[in-house]
Amino acid sequence: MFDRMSRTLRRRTVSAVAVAALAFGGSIVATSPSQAASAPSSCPYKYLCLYSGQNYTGNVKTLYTCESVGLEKYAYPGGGDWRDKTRSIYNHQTSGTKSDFYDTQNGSRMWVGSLTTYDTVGVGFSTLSSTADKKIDFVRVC
Ligand SMILES: [Ca+2]
Repeated sequence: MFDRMSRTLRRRTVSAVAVAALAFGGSIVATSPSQAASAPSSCPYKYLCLYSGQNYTGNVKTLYTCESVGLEKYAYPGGGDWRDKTRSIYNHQTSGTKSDFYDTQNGSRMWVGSLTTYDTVGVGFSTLSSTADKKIDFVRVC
């Protein structure tokens, strides 16, 4: 409840661009969100997309449904599942939509970053810092 109120308040009081810039801020993740000139063609509007390669390359997992989901739910091409595979992320959901990313360590879910869209172009991380790179295994899509 608090989280939802907090997000709403922030959306109203801080420019969405600033929110996007701060989302992965501090020392948690060294990489700043970047707005691609255009969204990767592999990431349709209204989707959150996880990539196995940097710069939105490799295998892609597109997520649409607003839910908190463990990536063990999704089979990875060639075997296994999508846990610990993500190396870049593109959030192409509707404007103002926030996604959160987590790494599970010893049974504890650690937040490693967020991405909030601010227009229909979307926003992404073309690379991830060492705290998130190939470590994400749980996502709050929106
Ligand atoms: Ca992990």
